[in-house]
Amino acid sequence: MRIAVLGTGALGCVFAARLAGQAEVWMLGTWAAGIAAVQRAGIRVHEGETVRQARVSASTDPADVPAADVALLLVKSYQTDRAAAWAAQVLAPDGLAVTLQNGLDNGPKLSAAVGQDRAAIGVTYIGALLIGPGEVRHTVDLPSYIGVTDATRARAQAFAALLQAAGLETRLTDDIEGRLWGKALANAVINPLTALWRVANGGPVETEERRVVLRALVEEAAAVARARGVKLPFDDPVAYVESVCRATAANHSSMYQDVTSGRPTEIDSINGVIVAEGRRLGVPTPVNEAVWWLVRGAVVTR
Ligand code: KPL
Repeated sequence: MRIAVLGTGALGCVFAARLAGQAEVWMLGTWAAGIAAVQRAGIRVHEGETVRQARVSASTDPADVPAADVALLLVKSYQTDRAAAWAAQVLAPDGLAVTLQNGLDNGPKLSAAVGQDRAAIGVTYIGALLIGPGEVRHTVDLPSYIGVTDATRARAQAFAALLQAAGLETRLTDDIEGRLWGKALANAVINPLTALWRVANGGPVETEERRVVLRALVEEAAAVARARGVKLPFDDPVAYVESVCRATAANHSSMYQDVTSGRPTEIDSINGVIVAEGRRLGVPTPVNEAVWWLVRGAVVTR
């Protein structure tokens, strides 16, 4: 199988390095230093005390990539339009494009670019920290989920089997909408609060003052999900988000890493979508809206 991993950030490096033992892997991205480092020395993934090194092909030009069976999108959500266009360019006619990105608005963009029967939406709870170009620390090892339809099931199964063989736990689901909103609830709390308060993922559950904000964000977002008809894969949204804080306590969220490095964030695709959906459905989301603006104001990108 040939896999094109779109994205040279922390998660792109973890997935590409693991998959390299199971398939022909190409990394594609716009970060020239990241691609150059991978071409020169491969990918280096720190896992506990050990370092996994993997050789993969890498390019900044999709025209270099031979037809891929799977295009795996792991770019930031504000880069999805370009990555989806690249996926359409590199994907074989019977290939499958899979998004495991953060955010609630990637799936429709991917389907529009590659066609609904060649697109699969997924979520991952894997966490990683970018150390430098081509070098990362794999910090959280939790499952990924890939949504299937009758049209995509066989190809998604084959890809999930490859991820499993690579040691990355992957489950298929017929209800990806529930998983997607479930993960978004965690992201809508952990990502902005850790970025604004400059704490690790365990920080938002450390004091009652912080838990008040956590609960307000979760309850608003869960109300929006319910109004949309989403069946969340847990009964108690607050307990669930608190459990993700604890399970990933030492990790620094992707938004913390973005804000502290002065990079743009994924806030529009997380809290921004929750606010927009709340408006559409008549569900008030004042705390999500405040946090959305606070994070937007935290990084000056132009
Ligand atoms: O998805 C994440 C992120 O950092 O973006 C979590 C689940 C919060 C893990 O850090």
